[in-house]
Amino acid sequence: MNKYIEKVLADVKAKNANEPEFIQAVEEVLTTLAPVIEANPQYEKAAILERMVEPERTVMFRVPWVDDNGVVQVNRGYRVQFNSAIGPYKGGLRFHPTVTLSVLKFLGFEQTFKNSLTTLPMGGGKGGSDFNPRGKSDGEVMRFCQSFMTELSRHIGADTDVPAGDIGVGGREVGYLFGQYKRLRNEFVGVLTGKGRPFGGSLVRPEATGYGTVYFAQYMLEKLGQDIKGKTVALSGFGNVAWGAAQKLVQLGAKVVAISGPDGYIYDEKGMTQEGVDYMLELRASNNDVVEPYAAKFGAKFVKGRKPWEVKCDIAFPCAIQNELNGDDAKMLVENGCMMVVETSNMGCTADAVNYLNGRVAFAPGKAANAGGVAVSGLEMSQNSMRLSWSAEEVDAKLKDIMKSIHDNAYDTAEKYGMKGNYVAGANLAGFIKVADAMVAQGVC
Ligand code: 2IT
Repeated sequence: MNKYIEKVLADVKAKNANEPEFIQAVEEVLTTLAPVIEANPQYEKAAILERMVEPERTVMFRVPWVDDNGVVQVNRGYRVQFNSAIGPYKGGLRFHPTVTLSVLKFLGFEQTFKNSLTTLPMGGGKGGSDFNPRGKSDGEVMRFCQSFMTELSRHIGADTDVPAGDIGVGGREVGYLFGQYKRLRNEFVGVLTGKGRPFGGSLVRPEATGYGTVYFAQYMLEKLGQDIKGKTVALSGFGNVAWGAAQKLVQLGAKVVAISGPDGYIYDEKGMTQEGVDYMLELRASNNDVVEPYAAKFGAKFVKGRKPWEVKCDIAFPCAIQNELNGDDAKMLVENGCMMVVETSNMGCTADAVNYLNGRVAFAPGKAANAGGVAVSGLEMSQNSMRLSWSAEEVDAKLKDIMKSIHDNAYDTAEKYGMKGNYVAGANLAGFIKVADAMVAQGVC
């Protein structure tokens, strides 16, 4: 490995020893950067890597709220403002019991490169809380969001930091967060994306991550002279991202045979229909975090407590959460004839899985494949600034163009550095160069 990269990586491991997800994300990026680091000595001279692995700012705060029984609850809130070299911090808020500083630092780090790839002027950030919205009443979620925003509002702004949703944060939560921000600041501005349509939300934002990942897969298939129509697909998850992907896959004539939840997975041998896709929304709204009811309703099989990577499929789209697909899962997929894995969750594959899959099958890293969500967030910011809104067709066409740019940029960059077909390296290198050049130009800051 390159000496400079080796040194920075060792320092990151020593300094953040209790942050395994963050170390995993940094290692995955840094170990692919040698060709640009060697060709551009100005990066080492300006300590670009040392600066890139340190968030510009991290805020951690207490979130007190009162539950429906009148009991005071306390959660921990965070915002990691990772990198603002190319635009205001931008990235989602995750409300999930697994949220830690390590998880949000990995997500903020990834977001910086992802946002760079979108072609839009957005820096990287991420935030959230260990609050679990599952099983909470609307009133509890609202009071939590109001308390969370009471502190967060001091640190964000339409030109400073623009949060959005992520796991556990959807339209309902963004609505409550926006309402509280507006009330505290007496400002109606585009400080959050993923808003409801009547108050500045963009059409196609809810579908964007899922649609984008399928468009990305289409561009990859095009390079291989293949079509998505007729391909058998296994998805994990049943939330917003899996729903958008399923919807687009069904529209394009792919056969979606699996979705999953924390309780297990559904195997629908005939392939999902539009009714099945619509039913995913009902499952999500039920607030129970289970997919099992899908089986009885659509005559499919429910496999309790297992992951969907054991089904026979051509393409797998992990759409749930980090490290949901490990080395053993990867081997099983390949043994069963899988030819493409499109990582749709952020760092959905463990390092083992990425190393095994990349090269054996066509492999798309999350920071490229799932960038459609934040890209349409960027388009929501543009519409808010112009005080205009675009039609669904316009937004969808822009999303498709952006996914094509991301695909081509990752593909061409990999080829330029002698790693044709390696989308992991291509996406990291392309995402990195833009941010690094902006940092060099802005001096030591
Ligand atoms: O991981 C992601 O890119 C998101 N959760 C979307 C972030 C955003 O600002 O739309």
